[in-house]
Amino acid sequence: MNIYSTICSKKGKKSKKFAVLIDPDKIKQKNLINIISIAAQNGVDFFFVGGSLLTNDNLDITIKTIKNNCNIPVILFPGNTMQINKNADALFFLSLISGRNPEMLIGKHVIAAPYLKASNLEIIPTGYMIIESGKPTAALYMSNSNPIPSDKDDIAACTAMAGEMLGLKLIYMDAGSGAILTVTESMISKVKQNISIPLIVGGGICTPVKAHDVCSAGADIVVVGNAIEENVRLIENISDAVHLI
Ligand code: 1GP
Repeated sequence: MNIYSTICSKKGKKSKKFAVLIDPDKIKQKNLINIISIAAQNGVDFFFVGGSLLTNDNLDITIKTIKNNCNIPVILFPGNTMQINKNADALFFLSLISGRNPEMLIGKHVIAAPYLKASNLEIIPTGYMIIESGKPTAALYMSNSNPIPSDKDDIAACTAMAGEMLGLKLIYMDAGSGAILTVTESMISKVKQNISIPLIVGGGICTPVKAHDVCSAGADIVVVGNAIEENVRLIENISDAVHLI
């Protein structure tokens, strides 16, 4: 299966997609099985797996558990070069284009490249943009970068445009896990108007209404992590909210 084609495909009513983010450090195995089962029943499109910092060596077992229990594609969302795993389907090759830390723009990528080339992972070049979120998130701290201010829609749009012009295939706007402020609809809309590649939005989304609004503003994929770990039942309602647009 070509994951990028799936991301780009717009079949009938299912033009928007819903990704559940699994942080292998936070998730409990029993809860993971429950999430997988409910996700499969409710048309979740992707599992994203990764975290800014993993300390428990649970990445491999998390991916195997997902792969053994459903057909939902698993895309690595790596916080660092240690989060490469051959059992996933694809990997977001994240370049942190909102920041000016050369290690996160290209440095880590050079180190990872030979391992990725030797793997069967589908590599998806992704422009990763961290947006100010009301508190210092793990992604921000670990990446040693500044976020795009939440009210600077033009900066976000120009950054995304530059990312597309550099050949990146996706833009991921992230307020960071557990964000207080989600990415604004105005910023999502401005970015979407200025790019032709798919747009992923996540960080702090915790209700079906918010997921709906994020998609209506222009996100092609909405990502939810924390809120689902806390309340698995949200999967059904958020899936409906995203897929009925
Ligand atoms: C974080 O976009 C993701 O990188 C998801 O954030 O855990 O707050 O849903 P939440």
